[in-house]
Amino acid sequence: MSLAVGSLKALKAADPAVYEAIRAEEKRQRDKLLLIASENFASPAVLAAQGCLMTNKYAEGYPARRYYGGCQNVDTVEELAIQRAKQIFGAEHVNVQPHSGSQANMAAYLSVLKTGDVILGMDLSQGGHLTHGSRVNFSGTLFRSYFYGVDRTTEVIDYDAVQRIAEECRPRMIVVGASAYSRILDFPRFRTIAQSVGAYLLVDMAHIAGLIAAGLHPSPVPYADFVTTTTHKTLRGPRGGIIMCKAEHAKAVDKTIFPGTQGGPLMHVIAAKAVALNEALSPAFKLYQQQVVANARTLASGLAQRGYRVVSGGTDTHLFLVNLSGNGVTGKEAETALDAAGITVNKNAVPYDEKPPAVASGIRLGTPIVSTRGMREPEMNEIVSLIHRVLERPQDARVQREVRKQAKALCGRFPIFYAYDAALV
Ligand code: DSN
Repeated sequence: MSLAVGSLKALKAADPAVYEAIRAEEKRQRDKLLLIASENFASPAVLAAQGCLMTNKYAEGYPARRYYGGCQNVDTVEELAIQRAKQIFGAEHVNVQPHSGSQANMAAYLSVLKTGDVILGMDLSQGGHLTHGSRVNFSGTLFRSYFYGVDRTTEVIDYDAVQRIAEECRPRMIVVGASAYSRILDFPRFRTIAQSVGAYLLVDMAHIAGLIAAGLHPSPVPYADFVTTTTHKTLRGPRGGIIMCKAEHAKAVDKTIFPGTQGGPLMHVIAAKAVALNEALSPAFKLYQQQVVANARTLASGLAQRGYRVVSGGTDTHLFLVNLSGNGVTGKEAETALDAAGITVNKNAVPYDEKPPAVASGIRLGTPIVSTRGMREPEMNEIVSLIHRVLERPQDARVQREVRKQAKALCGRFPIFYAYDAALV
C-alpha cells in the first residue's frame, strides 16, 4: 500500500464528509476578517509538520531516555524544539511536551504544590484565565484559589491590592497572565510580591509569547519560577503548550508532565513546534509582531474616535476590549451581528461587568490573524468603519450583507491560502 502523506486528495476519497468540513473551514478562514485575539494562521511549514507521520510514533519519555525503540527521528525534532525555545526565551529548562496550555499549567502547579494549597491568580472575569484558579476548573478544585484584578477606574492591575491580597491569603503560588488584558505586565513587581510572601511565581505568557519572543513585551523568564505558554496564539505555531522553569525545578516538571499527567507526547505537534520556533527566530517575525501591536493600537484608537469605550483606554499588545454598555448593544449581540457581517470577534466580560459571561458587556478584538495576512494601518481603519456600520444597526440584515461583501473583498486583497494545498497535498 502506498500512502500519500497528509494528502487532502486522499482524504477526499476516503472521507468526503470530513473533507467537505475542512474545505468549508478553509473558506471561512479565507473570506472573513478574523479578530479573535487568541487565534492565528500557522504557516504552511508548520501545517505540514503538524500533519506529518510522526503522529504514528510512540515516544513516552524524553530524548535519549524513551520507553520505545525507534525514537531517533522524534528525538531530533524534540531536541530542536527545546534548543530553539531556549535560544528565544533564555530559559534554563524547557519541556515541549504539554499537549496544551492547560496541561502546562497543571504541570507547573503539581510539580511543587499539594492539593489544598493556596494559589492567587487574576480573576477570570477581569481578564484572567480559567486555569488560574477558576472554581469550575481543576485549578479551583484541587487548590484553594484567591484572586486579584484591575482597578475600577484605571482598569489596570492594582499592584498594591495584589500585595495586600497576597499578605492576607499567603499563597504558595502567584499566577500571572491573562487572556483579556491589554497592558504590559510588571513581572519584577510580581516577583517582589511573591518573594515577600514566600510564594512561587508562575507566569502564563500564552497570549503574549510572540511579543516576548520579538522583544516587544518584557520577558518573565528572569523573574518567574515557571513560565508556561501555548504555541498557537501570537507565537503562530501549532496548537499546543510549552513549560519552562528554573533548573532547580527541571526534574519535577519533567516528571509531572510524564508520567505524572500525560502519556505519549504528540511528536507531530512537537515537530511543528520546532518549525514555529525557528520561524520566531527570524527577523521577519519581529517585524510581524511590531505590526500586530501597531495594528491593535490603530484599531483601538479608531474605535475610540467613533465613540466606543476601549477598556483601560488603549493597548500595549495584540488585543483590547471594547465596553459596549454605552452603545446599546450587548457583547453577545455584537458578536452575532459582526459574524453575520463577516467579522469574527468574541463577546467578553469587561471589568466589573454586571452581565453574565454568556451575554457580557464587551467584545475582545485582536490583530494576530489580520497582521499575518499582511494588513496594516490603512486596513485597520477600514475595519473600524465596517465594525461601526454593523454596531450602529446590529439588527439590520441588509447592512450585514453589505459589510460581509466588503469584508470578503478586503480579505481577497490579502490572500493567505495560496500555499495551503501545497502544504498538505
Ligand atoms: N481560550 C483562550 C483565549 O481565547 O484567550 C485562552 O486559552
